[in-house]
Amino acid sequence: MNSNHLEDTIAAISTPAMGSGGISIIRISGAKATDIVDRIFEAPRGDCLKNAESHTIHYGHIKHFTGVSEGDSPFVSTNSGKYRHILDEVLVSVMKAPRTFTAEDTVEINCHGGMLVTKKVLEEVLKAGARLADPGEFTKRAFLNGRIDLSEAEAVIDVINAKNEYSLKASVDQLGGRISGIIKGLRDNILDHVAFMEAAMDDPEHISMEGHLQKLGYDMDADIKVIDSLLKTFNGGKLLKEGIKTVILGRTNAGKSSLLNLLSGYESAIVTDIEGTTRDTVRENVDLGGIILNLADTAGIRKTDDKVEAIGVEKALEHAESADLILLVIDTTRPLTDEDEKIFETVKNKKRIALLNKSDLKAVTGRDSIKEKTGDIPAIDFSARTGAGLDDLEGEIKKLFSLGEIMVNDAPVIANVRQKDLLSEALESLMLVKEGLDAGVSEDLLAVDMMDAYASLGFILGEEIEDDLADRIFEKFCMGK
Ligand SMILES: Nc1nc2c(ncn2[C@@H]2O[C@H](COP(=O)(O)OP(=O)(O)OP(=O)(O)O)[C@@H](O)[C@H]2O)c(=O)[nH]1
Ligand SMILES: [Mg+2]
Repeated sequence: MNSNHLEDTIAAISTPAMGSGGISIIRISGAKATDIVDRIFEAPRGDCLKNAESHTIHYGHIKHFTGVSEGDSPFVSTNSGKYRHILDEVLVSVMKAPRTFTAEDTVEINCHGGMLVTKKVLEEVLKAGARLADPGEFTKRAFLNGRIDLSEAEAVIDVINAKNEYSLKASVDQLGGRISGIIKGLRDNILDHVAFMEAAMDDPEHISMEGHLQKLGYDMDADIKVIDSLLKTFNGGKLLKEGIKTVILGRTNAGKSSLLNLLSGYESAIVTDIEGTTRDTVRENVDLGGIILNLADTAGIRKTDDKVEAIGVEKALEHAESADLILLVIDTTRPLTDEDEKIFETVKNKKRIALLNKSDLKAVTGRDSIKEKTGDIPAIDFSARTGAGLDDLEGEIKKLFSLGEIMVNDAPVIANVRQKDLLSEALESLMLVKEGLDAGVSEDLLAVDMMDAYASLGFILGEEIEDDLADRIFEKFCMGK
């Protein structure tokens, strides 16, 4: 990536690159943004973008220079006597530095949403002097120009990639600087202490360390607590972001496919009263109260001579092995069998929830006899036909994965591995400070660990960050952002 070519004016299509929509936006950023667009834009009132007020919108046309006459309308003669072909009717927004996303002059061309016309407008912008932006380069400029810090830049990627409401909220929070604010607070605190200790070591006659180490101990405890609770949100945040790998397991005819259909809201899998209906794995990603479940419906477990079904059963057990969560569907209108017990045994080390299905019918097998075999796991009276028990299922999943707290609580969440690793490093350094304090080591040694923590926290914000690391982060962006 041309990380240091800040003097170039860059351009890209900022709206999705696939399909067509009402409008597409081509974004141009850099010192020459208005000059470049002035070359290809013509407004009926003769607006000149270079002289336009910041944050104004201009109606007009993007022209394609052809050099030869290609007929009458929609060609218009220009001063040079050549002909220019109207490419599209557009609205152009002019935003001047520094109050823009990149902190540079930015022009956005809103053209019609077809891919062909959008690409042609972009081509004209490039011919007029802009360079095609690398993926993420606009956000990178916002970072390099000091408009946002690195954790906020990462939040931009997360907002774009957010697949559920929770991860969107977490990223928007981060974008708004909540995590940055906390990190800056921790760094300020550490730096204050180090600065004081350095000053006291330099000038012991005038600056007394009296009582300072005790205060340092209190503050380190408080900082450790803050980092620790941020770290705790990571696992939950990751699950909420990526979804919980969930396998539906049970005997034939228990109602597994009915459960998949209930959760996904449509007839995704075939449901019949014939045992062995599902053979291959059927997958759906569903949203249960803001939690994404990456569901797999599997073949019912039973001994079978049918070759295809037997492979399905094998696969079901394989999927179960790598799952985060097993939903055990149990048909309460039939007695438990050895097959049920075999299933319970296979997944006994997994996080699992028993769904006592067909609760709308008369039960033959009661909760107690099921619990006797499954052990003490959450068991919910359920009906895949009526949807009874869905709220309980949501509640049990939140409990099992400790999601309730981070979903309800408005606490900021870390959902990014890089930030988590750096926070862990900072935590380790601060623990060393605490140990050092207890062991009575000298202030200059304490300051070394404190500055390590300060640096790790700084990396989260992108301070002192090496170029290649920044490049790696921005490469994850899509074009035009
Ligand atoms: N009354 C009632 N019937 C249900 C319920 N859940 C499933 N059924 C019925 O039970 C039968 C089997 O349902 P499926 O969802 O196909 O069962 P399965 O576990 O996927 O079965 P296999 O794919 O054969 O392993 C169908 O006739 C469903 O309509 C329920 O909660 N209540
Ligand atoms: Mg099925």
